[in-house]
Amino acid sequence: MNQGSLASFHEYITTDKCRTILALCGAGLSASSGLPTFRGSGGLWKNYSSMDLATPDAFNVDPGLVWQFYSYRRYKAIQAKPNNGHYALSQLSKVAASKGKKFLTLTQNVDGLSRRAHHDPEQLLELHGSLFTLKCTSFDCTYTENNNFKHPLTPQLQGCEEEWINPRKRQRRTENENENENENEDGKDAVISTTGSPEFTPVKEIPRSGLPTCPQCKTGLLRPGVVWFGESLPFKVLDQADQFIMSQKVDLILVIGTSQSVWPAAGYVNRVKLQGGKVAIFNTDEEDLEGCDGWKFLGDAAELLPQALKPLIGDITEVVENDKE
Ligand code: BV8
Repeated sequence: MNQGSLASFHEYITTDKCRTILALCGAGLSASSGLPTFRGSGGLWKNYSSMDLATPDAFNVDPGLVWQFYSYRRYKAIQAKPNNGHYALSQLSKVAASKGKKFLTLTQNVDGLSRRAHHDPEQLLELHGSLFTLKCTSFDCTYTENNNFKHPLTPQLQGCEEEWINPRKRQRRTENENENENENEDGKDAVISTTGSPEFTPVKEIPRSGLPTCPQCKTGLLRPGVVWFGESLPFKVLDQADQFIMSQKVDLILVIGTSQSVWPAAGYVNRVKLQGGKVAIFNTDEEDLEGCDGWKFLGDAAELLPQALKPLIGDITEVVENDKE
């Protein structure tokens, strides 16, 4: 981390010129918790583009396919653990007021890891919903259930845990594209398709009766409580974010692990800049640091955030230790 910029960042966040801080988080924040981003190979599930599956149309056409996709992501998110990036923001939400600061985290992530890092829920807005919220899809039923971590949600959704028939082969394949070993960890022949590429676990034909059904109206299909492309963000969440941005000048926005490619979430950065607020970007990709006239922190958010926020949150290793789930 460039010490010069770290020192000037520390200098700024410890002054009362920086009273109001907003954080905008993306998939990169959860990357070192082992969850795929939407970029690159992470943007694919089996051969499907995640963004194509994250649409109302895809769910209407094939709810079984879309539920297998979300069952897989729920499973991965349940297996994952919050990382030091989540804990650093969580700690800031706990100490901000005592430091005379106002703080709010806007996360685009639906993995629930910020909540599991005990981020103060009053200072956390899940812009795109959560994998662990379920909603009824029938027109006249308003059933919604939060914090549902049951896996699998139905017997037919068992077996969606792995994307590949032989995940380790994929791992090795990505590491050494040219390697053509055909033995897996327990010595049995690896499942290599005739094309030589590792094979996906098959997508099952799941009848509607085998999918999560509403316990209230007994007929409606349940859907994941996430915001799909083409759908509006929850008005309540949009209002709370607007409240925060309009009730006082935001002095600093932390832009963490996001490609700033999805709207309206990406728009918050410019709104803060228009208020004269400063920007600090945390990203592993030089390209996504470009155009930033503030602080550019190149690297893993899980490593950078604890260091960058240290003057306010102290050393979080102890917090993390005590919080081992
Ligand atoms: C809407 C939930 C209207 C589902 C998600 C204006 C211009 C252009 C297009 C639009 C526009 N306005 C609206 C649109 C359309 C669309 C949109 O933005 N399309 C994009 C693709 C161009 N927006 C919408 O459809 C929105 N709805 O506009 O509704 C409306 C209004 C009223 C009434 C009716 C309708 C809804 C958008 C929300 C969609 N849902 N998620 C699910 O997850 O399944 S979006 C989803 O993708 C994520 O939540 C996230 O927002 C986005 C992925 O972006 P990132 O999180 O940034 O992840 P990405 O992989 O791209 O990048 C990762 C970054 O991390 C990279 O920079 C990488 O370098 C970095 N990184 C990696 N590792 C690390 C790291 N950084 C630090 N440390 C590391 N270790």
